[in-house]
Amino acid sequence: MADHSQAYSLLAARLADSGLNVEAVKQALKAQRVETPSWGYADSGTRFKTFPWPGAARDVREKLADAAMVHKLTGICPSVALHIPWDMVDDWAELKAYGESLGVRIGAINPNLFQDEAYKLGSVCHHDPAVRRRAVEHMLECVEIAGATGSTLLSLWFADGTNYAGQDSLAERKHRLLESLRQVYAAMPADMRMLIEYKFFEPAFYHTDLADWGTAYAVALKLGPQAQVLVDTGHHAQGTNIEHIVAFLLDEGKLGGFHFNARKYADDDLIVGTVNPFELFLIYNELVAAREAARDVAYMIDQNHNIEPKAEAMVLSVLNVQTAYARALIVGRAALAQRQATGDVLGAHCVLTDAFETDVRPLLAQVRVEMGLHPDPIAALKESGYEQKVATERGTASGAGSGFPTA
Ligand code: RM4
Ligand code: MN
Ligand code: MN
Repeated sequence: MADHSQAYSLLAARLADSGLNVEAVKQALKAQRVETPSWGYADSGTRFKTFPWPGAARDVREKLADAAMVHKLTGICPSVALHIPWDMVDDWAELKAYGESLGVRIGAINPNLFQDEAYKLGSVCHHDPAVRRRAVEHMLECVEIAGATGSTLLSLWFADGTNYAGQDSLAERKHRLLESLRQVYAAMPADMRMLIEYKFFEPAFYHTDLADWGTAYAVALKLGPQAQVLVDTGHHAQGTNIEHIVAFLLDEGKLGGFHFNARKYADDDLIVGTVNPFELFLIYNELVAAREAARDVAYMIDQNHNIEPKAEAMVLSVLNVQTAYARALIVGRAALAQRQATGDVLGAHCVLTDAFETDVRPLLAQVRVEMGLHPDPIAALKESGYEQKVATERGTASGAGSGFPTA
C-alpha cells in the first residue's frame, strides 16, 4: 500500500467536518478484538478430500504459534478458540503458559460432539441415555478445560438432527436436549458463558434440533442468564436477514457471540467478507448502534481454508472484519436518527450506503501505525517470510485423509 498519510488526513478532515469524533473511532478500532480458531491453521478440506498445505499446523502448539503471528500482524487477535479433542493435551497449564509466552491466550472451548462413532444418531438428543451421558461428560470436561486455561466461554454446536421423517420423536429430542444442557449449565462457574450455536442443516438434512436462532434463543432463555446465542454467519437459509437477528438478540441481552465466515450457498466457511461485505457491515452497524448492549459479545472467526495459505487467509478475514467495523463506526448516527424520525426512507438508507462506500483503508492504516504495526499486515506477512519458514520446518502432510481435520 502506498503511503497512507495524505489520504488519511483528507478522510479525517472530511469525517470531522461531518461531526464525527475521529479520535474516538480510532480508539474503538484499537480496542476491537477478534478471536481466531485453532482449526483454521490446520489442514482441512471439503467433504471429498483434505488438501495438505505446506507448513499447515500439525498440533495445537503450532496452531498457537500461527495465531500469535496473526495477532502480531493485526494487533487485535489475542485469543484462540480450541476444539476438543482436536486440541487435547495432558497439561493445560503448560499450554496456557506456552500461549502466553507467544502473546496469545486460550479463548472459547468447543467440545466436538460430532466425530465419535457413538454420535451417529446424535449426541445430546440421542435416544440412548448412555450416549447422552457421554456427550454431557465431554461438555463437563470442557468446562474443566476452560477453567484450567482461563477461558470463560463454552461454545456449543451440535450436529444433532434426523434425515428422515419419523426417524425419531422431534419433541422427545427437544426434551433430551434441554435435560442434557441443564446438567452442563449447572456445572459452569458464575463467570462462564454458554454460547449456543444453531445451524439450519448439515450434517442432518430432514431436521436439525437447533436449526435457527429462535430455537437457540428459547433454549438459552430456559437455561438462564449465562446461556446466550451464537450467530455463525454461514448457518442461515438463503436470504435470511442476519442483521435483524443480531438486533433482536442484542436487545434481549441474548447475543453471546459470532462465528464469522462467508458463504454463498451453504455453510461454506469462506474467508470473512468475501461474498457479502454489505451484510457484514450491516451486522456491525447493529452492534455499534447497540452500544453498551454489545459489550460482552465474543467475536470469533470460524472458517477453514482449503486452497489458500493459512495465515494469509486468516489475516484477510480479520482485516475484512475490521473494515466492516470501521465503516459502521463512521455511520452518521444523528443524521440517521433524524431521517428515520421524519420518514425519509432513502435519506436514511443513504446514510448507511455513504458509510459503506467510504474507503476506510487509510483510516485503518493510520490506526495500525499508531498501534506500532505495519500499515499493511498482508504485506508484512509476506515480508516476514513466516509462511516459507513454517513450510520448511513443518513440511507437507501426506494428504491421504478426507473430510474435516483431526489434527
Ligand atoms: C460447524 C459449526 C461449528 C464448527 C464446526 C466444525 O458447522 O460451524 O461452529 O466448530 O462446524
Ligand atoms: Mn460455527
Ligand atoms: Mn459452520
